[in-house]
Amino acid sequence: MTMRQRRSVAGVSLLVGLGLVILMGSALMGRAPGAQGVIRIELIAQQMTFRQADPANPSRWLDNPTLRVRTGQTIELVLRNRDAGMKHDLTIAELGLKTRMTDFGDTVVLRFTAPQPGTYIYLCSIHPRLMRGQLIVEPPS
Ligand SMILES: [Cu+2]
Repeated sequence: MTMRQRRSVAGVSLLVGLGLVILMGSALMGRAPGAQGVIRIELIAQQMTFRQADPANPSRWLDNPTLRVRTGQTIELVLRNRDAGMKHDLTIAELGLKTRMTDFGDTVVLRFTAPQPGTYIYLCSIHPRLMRGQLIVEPPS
């Protein structure tokens, strides 16, 4: 290998190295906003009820659970319709949020940024008395 070739090999390694550092850096930066995290909450529609696996004890189910989030968090509310023959949706009217109507087997996601602190009602628009719960938004930590 000539001196010139060696220098060019060294140059390429330096560039590759720099590239890696930049890539890793941007991956870390990219994760920074996500460090607050997307809060994913899974609800199952079953027997005309919203049900959630108890975060403290996943073998237990909570019916029409009270959901707690913080202002500014990105929320993904997942609804899985496991109610044979029944249609359901997930609506938070005060926030202008509504999934499409689901059939048995469907999964839909309501993605939004948690609004100012307060208590909001989530419900199924066709079974609003049976399928409803509270979304409590607390101030940012
Ligand atoms: Cu319903």
